[in-house]
Formats: sequence, structure tokens, C-alpha cells
Amino acid sequence: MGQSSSCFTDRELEAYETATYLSRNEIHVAFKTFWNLDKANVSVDRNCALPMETIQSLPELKVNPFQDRICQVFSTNDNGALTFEDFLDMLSVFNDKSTLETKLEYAFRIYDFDDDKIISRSDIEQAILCLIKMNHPCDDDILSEEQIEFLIDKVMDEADMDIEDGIGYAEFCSLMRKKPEFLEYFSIRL
Ligand SMILES: [Ca+2]
Ligand SMILES: [Ca+2]
Repeated sequence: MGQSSSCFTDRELEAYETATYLSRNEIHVAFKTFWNLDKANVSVDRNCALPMETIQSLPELKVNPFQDRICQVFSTNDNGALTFEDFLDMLSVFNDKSTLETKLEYAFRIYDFDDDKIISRSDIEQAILCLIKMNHPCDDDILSEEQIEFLIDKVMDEADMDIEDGIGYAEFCSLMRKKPEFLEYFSIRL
């Protein structure tokens, strides 16, 4: 077990500390967690990419309605698989020491399902569907089309203030300041 977390040089650990909001101890815990997800592969290549399904077996992510989007946003090869460094980036952004600006920036990307830099009605619909799926895994018809449209209207009425259709980054930030509970999904402590 000792071997799993002592395979970094001081210089590597310093580089990770500088690049993240994580302490040296948190980096060790992160690596041990990553290694435990797939000991065979991580022992051979400690920065190998673990598939999204493997990452999502972590209890901290399993309960997160946005687990797929989170993996996609932090995946450097864009397929949702995370290398150890991607995994560290995720834990860093979701750490308590991360700044509000950093959290907002990533939360915006996570809610922007189609990556077009604006949160439109279809992004909000997908977010609502993720929340329904998490809270009612066996009943995906819990809300009717009309009820979902009504919820989307409510979000748009509250957040879409400027001429541009959809919720831009500035509008998103002011919405999150009014409704910080939507940021709660973006906090992880191992
Ligand atoms: Ca979008
Ligand atoms: Ca707008």
C-alpha cells in the first residue's frame, strides 16, 4: 500500500501543489483513491486514463446528478475518461479552498451540456432530467413535458436578462449568487 502514494518525487508533488488548491496530504489521498479504483492499470502507468464508469464508482460521485457532465468536462481526451492529473484537477476545483470564480467557471461548463458557451433551454432541460434521474431512478415520467417547460421558463425568467437569448456567463454568475444551492453539486471531499 505504501508504494501507491510514495511514488512521486518531491518535485512532482511541489508541481501538483502549485497547480491545484490541494495540500500535499490531499494529493496523496487523491492518488491512493485513484490507485484503488484500478490497481492493476494504475500500478503500471500511474497517469493512465480510467473510464468514466470506473471514476463514477466513487461514492462521492455516484450520488451526483451531474456525474457524466463532470467527467466529460474534466476529461482531457473528451470521452469522460480521467487520468490522475484530470482527477486532481476535478478534486482541486471541487475543494473547499477553490475560489468561487473557479467553481463558477466550471459549474457553467458543466451546465452548458452542448459546449456552445451559452446555457439555453435545452441545457436547462438536460440539467432537470439529470436531477429527476438521480432523485427518481425508476420513474423518468415523474414530470410531464409541460411541467418541465414550466420549470425552464422559471429559470429563464429569473436569469435571462440581456438581449442575447439564453444564459451567458455573467447572467449565470448572478443567478448562482442568488441561488448558491445550485453550486452544492460541485463540492467533493475524499
Ligand atoms: Ca449550451
Ligand atoms: Ca441572456
